[in-house]
Amino acid sequence: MRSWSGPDVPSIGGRAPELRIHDTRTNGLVASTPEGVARLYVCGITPYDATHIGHAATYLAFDLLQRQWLDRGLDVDYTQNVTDVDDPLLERANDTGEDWTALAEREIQMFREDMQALGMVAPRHYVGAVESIDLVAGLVERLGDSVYPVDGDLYFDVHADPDFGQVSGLDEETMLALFGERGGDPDRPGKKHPLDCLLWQAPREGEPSWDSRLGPGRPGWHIECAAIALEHLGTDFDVQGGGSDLVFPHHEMSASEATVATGEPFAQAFVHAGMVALDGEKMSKSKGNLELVSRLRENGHDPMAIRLALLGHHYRSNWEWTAADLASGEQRLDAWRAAVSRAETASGEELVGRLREVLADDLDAPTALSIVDAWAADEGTDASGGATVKDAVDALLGVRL
Ligand code: 5CA
Ligand code: ZN
Repeated sequence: MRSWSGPDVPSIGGRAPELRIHDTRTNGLVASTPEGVARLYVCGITPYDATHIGHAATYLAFDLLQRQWLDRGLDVDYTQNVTDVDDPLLERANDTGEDWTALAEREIQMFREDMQALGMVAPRHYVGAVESIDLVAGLVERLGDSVYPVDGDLYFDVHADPDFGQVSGLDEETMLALFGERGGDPDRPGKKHPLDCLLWQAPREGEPSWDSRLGPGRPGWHIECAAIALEHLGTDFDVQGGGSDLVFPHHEMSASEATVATGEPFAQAFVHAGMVALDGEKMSKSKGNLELVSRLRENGHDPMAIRLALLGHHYRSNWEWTAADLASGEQRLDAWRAAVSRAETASGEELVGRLREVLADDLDAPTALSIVDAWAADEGTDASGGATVKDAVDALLGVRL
């Protein structure tokens, strides 16, 4: 298991109101009411290229969620995977002639550095697909009759789950289109249903494979996340998270596989961040329209300004990254730093309560920023306001002033 060390999150007096968060499955706000421990799974990167602003925005959404739980005094059990073997990674390594494991290791290391710089609380369990081969094989065995072979590969009969389709709520035509676009194989001959998904892939010429109870091969994508989440968090955990491009098929399939294997719900809420675009299209490694976190850092931009630029957009909105985002992040960082270091400011107590209120309402960071802006612009006579706000902004928004 790999992880990294995250920032210390200061605890501030009092605690946040109960969090309400948008759940894709029910398409509404749900109360998040874990007791003692909150269990969070967030889908991690496929490490074949560097972390871009879109990835960072998605991980930031779940970092804010985690900070809400921490502020309520909960222990957060946070698991994130890394898809350290998959087609896009092998294809990229093949194209560039680099060893695929070296490519993955380098990109994983850079991802951790970017996350650390951006002040993201580290996952407790950071788990790769390769180290989880036995878990995947064990879970496939538990799927029993819902597994069938196609030319040596193993497939999951998605209709073994009577609730299949409930996470995304999509009609079959849309599912088929998205399945084809996002790594699925609706047209493969020999499947019982076009939406049935790959669980285990038999060895192919020139590709890595591992021995397992299922025979040699490598795991499919959706079962990877189902296996890692069940092992580290158990069933019915609090939040399954990722970007909205994972709603279907990825989160639908993982949830069905886990439910059929265990007889229990996979997660209580499915939370999705919007997509960040660049030049009019979704920012993506495969298209190459990228603004990389590492490049911005190399060019001398303060990671806290990058974080503030991202916080300016609600996590559920789809938006386009422009230079103006970074400029406003930098301006804000300067204004806030100047304000917290003033000898006297407006009182910080009221601000803390209001920040908590808006963040507990589906993580409304843009409103939180305007609350701090107004405080920073206010004259006042409070000698401890600066210190109070500095800690609150650190704890709740992860911005170190
Ligand atoms: N390894 C899988 C998940 S198990 C994967 O999707 N990897 S990824 O590297 O493609 O994406 C990592 C995370 O970033 C996912 O949660 C994905 O939804 C999110 N993401 C990817 N592109 C964007 C984007 N343009 N805007 C916002 N989030 C994005
Ligand atoms: Zn995943």
